[in-house]
Amino acid sequence: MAASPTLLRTQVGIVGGGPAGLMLGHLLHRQGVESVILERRSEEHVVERVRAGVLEQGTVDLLMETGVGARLQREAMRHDGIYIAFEQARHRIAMSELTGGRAITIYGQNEVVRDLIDARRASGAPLHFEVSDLSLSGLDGDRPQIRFVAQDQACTLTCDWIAGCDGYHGPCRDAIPASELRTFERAYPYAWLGILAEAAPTSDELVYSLHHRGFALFSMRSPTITRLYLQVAPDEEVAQWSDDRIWSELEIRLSTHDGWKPREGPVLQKGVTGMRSFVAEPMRYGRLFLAGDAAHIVPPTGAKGLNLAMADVARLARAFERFYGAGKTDDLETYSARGLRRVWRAQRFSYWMTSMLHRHPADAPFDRRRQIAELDYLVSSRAAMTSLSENYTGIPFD
Ligand code: RFL
Ligand code: PHB
Repeated sequence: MAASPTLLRTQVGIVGGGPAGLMLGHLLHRQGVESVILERRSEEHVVERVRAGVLEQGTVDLLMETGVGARLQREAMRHDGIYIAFEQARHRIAMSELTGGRAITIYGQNEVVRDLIDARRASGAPLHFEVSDLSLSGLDGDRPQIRFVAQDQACTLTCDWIAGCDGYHGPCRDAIPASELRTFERAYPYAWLGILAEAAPTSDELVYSLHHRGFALFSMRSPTITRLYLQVAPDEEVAQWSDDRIWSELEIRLSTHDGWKPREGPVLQKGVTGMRSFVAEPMRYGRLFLAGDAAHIVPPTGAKGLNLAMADVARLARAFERFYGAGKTDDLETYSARGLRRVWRAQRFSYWMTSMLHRHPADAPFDRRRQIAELDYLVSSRAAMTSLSENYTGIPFD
């Protein structure tokens, strides 16, 4: 006979130990609310996964105000502007000047995750890696459960609430009956090939470039590490891209008439990422709340995914604080509607940035001229640059 499961109890069960799950656990701990975080992957995998790099002002403020910003303050790079390049000329958008001092900060998502894991460890609150066979039940009752296996032991975690912070491919969204969820989706006919290179950045701010061969992005992680992306076909295989081919394509797409180009260096990591927009509505079913990529995906051109995840969990943690502190469920009731407003604004912005800066296989010569006219207007109109800056640095968290 199979051994009976270990029975566990918590207030908030958190599925997923990515940025959303770890940050939610951190905020709840500070409020005196118990949580258990369950993550499918190993700690090394979660910490080493190279992903986002751009933090909005609201994300930085949240990390600093809640005591996990010490390393960020020492090591991160604040950027007051970005460059938009087309027809081999770079144009600076002075974001801080245009938004009354708002900026973005370059700090790798994996560094945020590392800082949050350290904080969780220091708190002594439960965080389990490498859990498997996770499933949810009782979402429409008042004691929902999470079943999972940890270190070969079957466990049942009974919760007051469950937070689905398990990313786009996780099981939480699928646990909601199809009749209760509406989804919206857009796939794009291209992908990004990204590399991390050991090379000192040659620009002190990001460069988003449209070239007739496709989009390219110059970014960075530190004074010695450059991060670069190229628009490629959606089914592109990394094996087709030798380091030499990548550098030569980056030089073609990024070089500008003033002689600027990226510096080459050993390639530390490379990968292809598909691009999509996705929204699930509502972000709640019964006692389950979805947060981060589990509820929405944006194409990376607007640098919004991680920041939306942080805005979700900040809002959710405050709603739990009100529930446990004052017995009120009003903020839990409005969690989804308030979040979706922000999500759709980010969708609009990411869609606009993406279509303005990528080559579309079906475009006619008319569309190409129109695209250049749009970029030309953007970099010559204070109103247009202000609009980009407001959205890129992020609207304040509510
Ligand atoms: P994550 O990071 O996907 O974490 C979900 C976690 O859930 C775990 N999980 C499970 N755990 C237990 N049981 C199961 N059955 C589970 N199934 C899944 C997973 O292992 C994982 O650890 O979602 P989260 O926390 O919502 O965070 C979202 C962000 O990771 C994502 O939005 C960003 O990385 C998007 N993104 C960017 N966002 C920005 O704000 N700025 C950027 O500059 C930026 N650049 C990017 C990006 C994403 C990229 N890729 C690779 C998609 C650049 C790229 C290339
Ligand atoms: C990154 O540095 O990884 C990065 C920067 C800007 C984006 C997306 C990714 O829009």
